[in-house]
Amino acid sequence: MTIDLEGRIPNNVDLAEDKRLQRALEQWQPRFLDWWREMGPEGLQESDVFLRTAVSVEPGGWAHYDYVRMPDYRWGIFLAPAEGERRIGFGDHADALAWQEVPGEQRGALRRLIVTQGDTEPASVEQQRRLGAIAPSLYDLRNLLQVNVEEARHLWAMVYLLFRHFGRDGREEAEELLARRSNAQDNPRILGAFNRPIESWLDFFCFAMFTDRDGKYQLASLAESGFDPLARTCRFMLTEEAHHLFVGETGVRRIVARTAELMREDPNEDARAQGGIDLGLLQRYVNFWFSESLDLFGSPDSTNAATYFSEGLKGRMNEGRPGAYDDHRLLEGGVAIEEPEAGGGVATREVPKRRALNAMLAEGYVRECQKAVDKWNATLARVGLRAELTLPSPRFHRQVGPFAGRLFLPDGRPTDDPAAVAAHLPSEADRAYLRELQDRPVLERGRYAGWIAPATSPIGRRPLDFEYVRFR
Ligand code: BYC
Repeated sequence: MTIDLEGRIPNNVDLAEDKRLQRALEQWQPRFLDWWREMGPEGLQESDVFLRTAVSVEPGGWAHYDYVRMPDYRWGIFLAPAEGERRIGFGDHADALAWQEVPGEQRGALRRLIVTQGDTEPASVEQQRRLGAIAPSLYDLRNLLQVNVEEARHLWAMVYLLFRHFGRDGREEAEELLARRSNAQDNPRILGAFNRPIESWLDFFCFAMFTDRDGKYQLASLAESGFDPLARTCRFMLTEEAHHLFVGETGVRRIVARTAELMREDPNEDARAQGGIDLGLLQRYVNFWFSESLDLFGSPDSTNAATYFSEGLKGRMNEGRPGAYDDHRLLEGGVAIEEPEAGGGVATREVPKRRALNAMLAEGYVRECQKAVDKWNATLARVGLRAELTLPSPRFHRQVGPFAGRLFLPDGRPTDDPAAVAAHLPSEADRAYLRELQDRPVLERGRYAGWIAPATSPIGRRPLDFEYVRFR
């Protein structure tokens, strides 16, 4: 595999060999940059940021760290190496050779998956664009901007597939990816969570913890795709995604750690009285972003998911890992899915396995989220506090699936009181409090805002008090 780092678009897909494709992407590039300048991180486009840039797909040395002015970031197209004669690992085409080109019958569904994935990437950059002005430290600011440039690279990853494999339709979709706007009335982003405002750093850390983690699960499923270029591009995206999850999980953990410290200092264990973020508020943000992110898995009983699986387009997490599953066709058996009943009860119904794939994927996701919550709770327990954070029931605050629009409490009990549900979600008072708390950036090296504990994991082998961002 040749790597071209010198061309206008760094890549390992032999772009220089396909002049038409290269020209088409080079024409899209200035429009992408216009979008980045308009919708990317506000007020920081001239600053030098200590960023990681993907320069290869070799496990040990794929990234290069240096100061970069963000509009000069080298957004490249990198696919994980091909695996010889890879075979489709699941569905009706199991064991056939993986496709290098899009099969005619699968074109519509594949395009839809790629566009949906692609749409989330610029959306998240748009959602987070104002956070730089209230960053709790240089370290956190740098991590935010790292996440932003990499989500934008993930847009490039999907746009490459659209240009390379979907002709004119693909080019039109690529334009639309730059035209939709998060939370716009007339032309919003496709999926719910990507139209929710991210106003505070607590929103951001919860988003990186819960919503990026959906990204991990969706990318891992697409990394099994019988359409090999999609599988290879998602595999490499997952490499970058790990840091985003780290930012989210440790961001919340550092807030919890600071909250715990302040609770211990206060006679009433009131962190807010000491200028911190109280656990109640934190819990409401966890409730919101967890439930919004669960919606991103789609309905637990989904004919779309069944089609994606039968057609070999989207598999299960680790479908191809030896020993992970015995049955790769899923023609027999079912999965019990919960549904609300009239009168507030909950019943279970058995759904054929192929139709229950969204539910199966979400199950692994919930388990992983719970592990992170356990770590946060261990932080509280270590200083002798008995309070805990919890994940709300998957019935709570849903907008997709059988519980959509139904009134359930975080503990899974039904209610007929909308205010009782709203009480467990961020309120205007919560948002106002965070605005007051996070009203200015902390930009001195090695210093942190009072509501978050210092970071403990250095980035790019630099010390924690490194000048991660140089302002101009
Ligand atoms: N909001 O059969 P259903 C990431 C639609 S995050 C709005 O229940 P399906 C990232 C659905 O489109 C990962 N609409 O579900 C994270 C369908 O519409 P049509 C992004 C929704 O289709 C942080 C209808 O409802 N990647 O990478 O099996 C930062 C019925 O659908 C929602 C992907 O999502 C919703 N939440 O599954 C940056 C992978 N949920 O067909 C990046 C690609 C469902 O009736 N996408 N709908 O018009 C997919 O695999 C699937 O589209 C979904 C939905 C899993 C999202």
